[in-house]
This record gives sequence, structure tokens and C-alpha cells, in this order.
Amino acid sequence: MTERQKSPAEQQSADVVILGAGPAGLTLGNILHAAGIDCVVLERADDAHVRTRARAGFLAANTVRVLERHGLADGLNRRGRPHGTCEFRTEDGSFRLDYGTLGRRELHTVYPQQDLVTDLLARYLDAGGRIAFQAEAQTVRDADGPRPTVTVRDAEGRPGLWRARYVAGCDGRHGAARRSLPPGTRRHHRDHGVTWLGLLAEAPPSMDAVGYAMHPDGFAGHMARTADITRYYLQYEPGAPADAWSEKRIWAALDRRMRTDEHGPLHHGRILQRSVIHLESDVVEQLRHGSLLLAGDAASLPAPAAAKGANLAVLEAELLAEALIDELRRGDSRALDGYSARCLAHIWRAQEFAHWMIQFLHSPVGPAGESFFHESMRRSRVESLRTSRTHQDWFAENYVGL
Ligand code: RFL
Repeated sequence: MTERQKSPAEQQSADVVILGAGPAGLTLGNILHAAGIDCVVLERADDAHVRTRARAGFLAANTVRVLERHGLADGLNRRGRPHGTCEFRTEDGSFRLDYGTLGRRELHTVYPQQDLVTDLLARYLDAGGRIAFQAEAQTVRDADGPRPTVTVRDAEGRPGLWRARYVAGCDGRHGAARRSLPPGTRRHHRDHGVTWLGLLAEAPPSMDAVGYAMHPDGFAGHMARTADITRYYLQYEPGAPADAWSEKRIWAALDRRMRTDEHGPLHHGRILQRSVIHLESDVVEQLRHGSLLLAGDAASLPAPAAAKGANLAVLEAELLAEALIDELRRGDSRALDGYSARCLAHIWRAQEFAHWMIQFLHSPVGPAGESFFHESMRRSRVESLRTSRTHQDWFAENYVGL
């Protein structure tokens, strides 16, 4: 059932009001609804936007297990593709790591985020879950007490109000939940000083591996999405707009940095989507403020170099759902009290690995002596990963794991 637009004066309520219909909000909504908890999802965008927003694609083995546990993995088990190989191309040659045979021997499942969100939404609606599209949360009020409220605006700007017992902030980094945190909440932020141009190309993948190329011109990355669509990344001029480079210049840069003269050509195709991604990380501490709880990108943003964001979102949604079920069903608040600390342990692990990946993939800029030192360390790290089985096991465990 989709919520009809209510008159401005009308107040509504649900035990759990979930802000945002991304992977975090919809996983949470599905688990709570299946457990008979009264909940609603409020989503700023319209239905079509939510179903088509292309972002992540690499799902960790644990993410698949969480979704399977709650009957939410049918689509990805049918259409997702297992993936377990990385190829690194450097000035000193190339090497491949079959990370699916290393570490914990786990594979990624390649499944576009918009397909996952479409599946989660269909499942939620089929089960009779409540959702309001074009309902933008403005502020969460009274989260320090037992009856928080959420003020919203609909597409015409009409105000509304939701009363709740708990509010789950799953509305991303720029959402209302973060804006409503009490003053003094710690937010740890790191600017990695690197910008990428993120591209979706209408072209089949050009290799059977995630491709990471380190080149004097900058980093380039290749990641399969579907049989016809490939995601590419190019290290980019900071501050340049997304349309600064022509398609011709983009393909020339990808060919050069991926060293196609040595390793074979890339399939070229139309660029369907491009966005500038400045590599930043941040973490909000704590994830609970009274009756307001954060999950997914609202809680932490790992720089996308390690493909952790959607995976953390699903993991946190399950932990939050279980904690809320304990509290609302059985009056047992222990899991809710421990929610923030449990998530932060995973979040900092993911942040640390994303930070390592950024250092690994990019040549530093800075004063000559310092750059030489860091560049030599980067090359040494590459050599260690190429030759040390212990290092490879560590990489595999962190790359697929959470
Ligand atoms: P989302 O997906 O941003 O969903 C938040 C939802 O909240 C809505 N919203 C509001 N609704 C109501 N009121 C408001 N005031 C609202 N403000 C916002 C939004 O419209 C939206 O629908 O957050 P969530 O659920 O926390 O999920 C996080 C993931 O989307 C994100 O971490 C990943 O996409 C990161 N990421 C990747 N993660 C992976 O695990 N594996 C990957 O391979 C991977 N690749 C990527 C990525 C992120 C990328 N971008 C965005 C830079 C590749 C890219 C290019």
C-alpha cells in the first residue's frame, strides 16, 4: 500500500518511522514489517528515481547471507554473478589475485544496487508495507524523549507530521537525521585529497576481473555491472565539472591508463552516466541519540574505493531491526543499547581498509621528497601484495569481508 498524500493538518504515527528507501531503509523496513512491527518508510524521491539510481554493484558474502536469512535474496541469487578476481596493472607489469580462493574464500556477488533496491521495494509493498514517496523529512524532534516526531514536506511543499517511538535515520549523508543530531555530536571526517570521475558505460565488461590500474597519469578502474554495462573510474582533476572531458578524451585516458597496448583493448560504448566523486570518509559517533538511530550512509561514509557502503548499510539494518524487535516486542533494550558500539566496530574496520586502498591505488602529490618517499612505499606495498601469500590472505579477507 502506498500512502496517499495527507492533508497538511493530518498527523500520522508508526512505532518506527524509517527515513529513506535505500538499501538500509528498505532492508530494515522489510525485516520489521515481517516481524509485525508497525513501521513506515518516508522517502524524499519518487518511486522511479529510487528504482533507477545506479550506485553500488559489489555485494559482500555477508550481505548476501543477511538478505537470504530474511528471504530478500531471490533476485540477486537468480541474476547476480559471483566474482572473485582482481587484476592490478602497474608500471612494473600486471598480476591477478583470485581473492575468492584466498582468506576466507568468499566471493562477491555482482548485482546492481538499483536492482537490489527494486527487489526490496517490491517485496515490502507485496507484504503490505507502508511507504510514502515524495515525503521529505525536514527535522526529527524530541529524540531525547520517548515520543519523537518527524516533520515532512510533500512534493507540493505541504507540511505533515509523523509521531513515532523510534526514528531510523537511513536517509544518507545529507539527510534529515544527520541534520537533527544534537549539537556536539562527534563527526570524524577525512578528505583523501583524491577525485574520481565515476562512469557507467554502455559496453560489456572488458575483462573477467575488477581492474585496478596505477599509472603516472592517475588511477583507472574497471568493474563489471551487467553483461552490457561496465562501471569505470578515472582519477580526475579536483574541482573540474563532470562534463569537462569529452567521451573521446575519457576513452583515450582509460585506454592509456589501463595499458591496452600491453593487455588488450577495452570495449568502448556510450557513456550513460558520469559523476564527480571526491574521496571522503566520515563517521558519526554515536549512532544512537535517544530514540533516533542511524544506519547506512547516514551513520558513516566509507570512501567508495573499497565498495563497503551498501554492504555496511545492509549489515547495520539487520542489527538495528533485531534490536528494535527485541525492544518493541519483549521490552529488552540490551541490543539497542549496544547497537552503536557493535556497528562502529564494523565501520572502523571498513574505513581502515578503504583508507588502505586509497593509499595503495594513488600516487601521492606533494613536495618532491615526501612524494618520493610515499611513492616508494606504494610500490613496495604493490610488490608485497604480488608476492606474499599472507598479504594476499589479508587483502582477500578485508576486500570481501565485513
Ligand atoms: P542511500 O542509498 O543514499 O539511500 C538514502 C535514501 O534516503 C533518501 N533521502 C530522504 N528521504 C526522506 N527525507 C530526507 N530528508 C531524505 N534525504 C535523503 C534518498 O532519496 C535515498 O533514497 O543510503 P543507504 O541506504 O545508507 O545506502 C548506502 C549506499 O547507497 C552507498 O553506501 C553505496 O552506494 C556506496 N557504494 C558502494 N557500496 C558497496 O557496498 N559496493 C559498491 O560496489 C559500491 N559502489 C558506491 C559505489 C557509491 C558510489 N557513489 C555514490 C559515489 C559506487 C559509487 C559510484
